[in-house]
Amino acid sequence: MVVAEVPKLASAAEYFFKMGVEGKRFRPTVLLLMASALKMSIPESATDTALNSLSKELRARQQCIAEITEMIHVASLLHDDVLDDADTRRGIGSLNFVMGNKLAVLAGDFLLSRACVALASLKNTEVVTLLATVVEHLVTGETMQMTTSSDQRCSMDYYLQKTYYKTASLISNSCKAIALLAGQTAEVSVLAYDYGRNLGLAYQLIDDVLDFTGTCASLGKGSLSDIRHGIVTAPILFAMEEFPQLRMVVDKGFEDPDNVDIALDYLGKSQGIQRTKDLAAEHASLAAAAVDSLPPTNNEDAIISRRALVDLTQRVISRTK
Ligand code: GRG
Repeated sequence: MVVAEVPKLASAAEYFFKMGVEGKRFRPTVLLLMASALKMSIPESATDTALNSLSKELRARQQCIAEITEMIHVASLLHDDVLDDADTRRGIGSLNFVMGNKLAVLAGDFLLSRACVALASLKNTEVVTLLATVVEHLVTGETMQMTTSSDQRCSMDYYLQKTYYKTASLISNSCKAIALLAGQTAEVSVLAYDYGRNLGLAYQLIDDVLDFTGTCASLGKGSLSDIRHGIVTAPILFAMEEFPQLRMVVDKGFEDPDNVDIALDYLGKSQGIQRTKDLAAEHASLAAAAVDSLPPTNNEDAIISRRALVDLTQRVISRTK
């Protein structure tokens, strides 16, 4: 799906799909597990062959959603790196750094257009609407992050809304698409959505902790990339509740490295990191509860996949990279 006609565009679009730099492929993994988790008990009367070919066809369509989701994700990474003028991604040079901004933007556009074609081929307008809305959310979230007033930068509600748009919308709506393709009820589709939403939020909250701590528990060991770019995340917002004087530091901006150090000092004295981890754990529990609320099944694949989805909620909050 990502192979282009023109060689330059082909190498740009394939860049992050090459072996070794394909990333964790977290989203497609979750989506294929969700697809299996929704397999329901087999009615005794159904003939084996008819059922097998139907379930193979469904699996292929759900796999297509997993592929589309990863293509949208990679397209957003390519554009994000242009906006941030990043020089590395996934441990290698970012595409904008290696091939320039123009090709990186075009490669992102190309991936998005191929994702659209694949989406149209599924001939399900509700699913098309869901994923088109996700792209709108990614753009909205990025714009919200880029253009904040002082009050918005210091608001937990604004941060959580932006986090939903930038990180959780893609996985939650794709989980819902997986359920809709399987012909599940509105209730089950909402549970799939709730799982993705809460997993996505937990994932980003921990990402925001790791930006400060890296693999260690101590502050300043992470890349500090967010704060250095002036992006205020949950740990600082919680710290600000305990130390309102931190607001003045945030308002000054973080171009001056001394200001970063002052903010880190306040953060160290506060419960900011712990409260962010606690909030992530709450969302992880809500994600697990959504899976546990799915209708009972005796399908072996579904039982194993539900266990894996619940296990992932714990991995997301205990990860150190
Ligand atoms: C072109 C669709 C499109 C959007 C343009 C730039 C932009 C608008 C949105 C930015 C969206 C963005 C980069 C959100 C961050 C999401 C995130 C948590 C990225 C890290 O994902 P991982 O950890 O990375 O799954 P790997 O490398 O494993 O895939």
